[in-house]
Amino acid sequence: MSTTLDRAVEHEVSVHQIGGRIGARIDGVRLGGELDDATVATIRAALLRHKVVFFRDQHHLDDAGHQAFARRLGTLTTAHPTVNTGDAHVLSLNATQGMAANSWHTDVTFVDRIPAISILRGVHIPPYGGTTNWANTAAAYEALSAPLKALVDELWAVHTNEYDYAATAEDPENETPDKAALDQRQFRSTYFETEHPVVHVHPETGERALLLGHFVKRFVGLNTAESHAIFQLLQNRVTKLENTVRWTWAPGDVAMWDNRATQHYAVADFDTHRREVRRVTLVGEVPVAIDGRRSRVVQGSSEAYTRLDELIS
Ligand SMILES: O=C(O)CCC(=O)C(=O)O
Ligand SMILES: [Fe+2]
Repeated sequence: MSTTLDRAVEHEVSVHQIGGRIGARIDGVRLGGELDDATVATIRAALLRHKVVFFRDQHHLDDAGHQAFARRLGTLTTAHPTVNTGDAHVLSLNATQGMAANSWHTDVTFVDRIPAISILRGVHIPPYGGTTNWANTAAAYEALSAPLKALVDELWAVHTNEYDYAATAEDPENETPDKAALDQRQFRSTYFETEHPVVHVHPETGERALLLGHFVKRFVGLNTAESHAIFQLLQNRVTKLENTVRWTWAPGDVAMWDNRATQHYAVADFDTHRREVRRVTLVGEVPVAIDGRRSRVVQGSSEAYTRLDELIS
């Protein structure tokens, strides 16, 4: 006999860890703006602990519901500081426009107020490939030896949106010209440059985490060769497979990550199939170094992107 209590238990939110250092699937939630406070608190706690959380079967979710859910967790940024895919707050990442995300990065680190949380909804999922990987940048810092921690604790990095898509392309000569042109022209239409500490203190958990990824241009006080060597060393630690989780998308999936404690990489291995994911990001704070210093804008204002007007009102 099914009682009211049984039905309540059936719909109880449950968190299932899926990796040793990162990743959990959350079951029993129908995402949207109507979620109760307790469920929102459970989701937020799981996110802070596991860094990326996944929800299956959210087929009901459209752009409006996606944004309504996001607003339960914070203030929305605009879709992107430079790229406009047609919606004020939703960024469409469509495979027909190229796969700019197949390189390890943290979202939008070329501005000072980097997004706190990104929420990604699978819309068109290819029949194979197109997985996304996430890495835990707090665990990567924690795993560093004392001499390496001493090196990074005082290191600062220059991040810019002059990211070179061809730098890691398998065949840069044969990139489809129109997709490269569209992406790069829009992406770089306004130049942003910000100095961030390589180790920042997470504003909610107090954890120390590495803040790097593909928007890093160089390290302050190091030359290009030294910057390259140290960057590779640190990125290798962040992306060590034990430090990552890989998600195979199904229609209706939603992934949500703590952009202050992760990097991610979308794998471009789905041939010419269509793949579209749509992203909403939440406003974050200016990163703070171990010694309390805050990230410094060199060029470009993120005020319009982070909609400080919404925060004030
Ligand atoms: O396409 C994906 O799976 C992730 C793309 C990405 O980097 C992002 O949404 O921030
Ligand atoms: Fe991204």
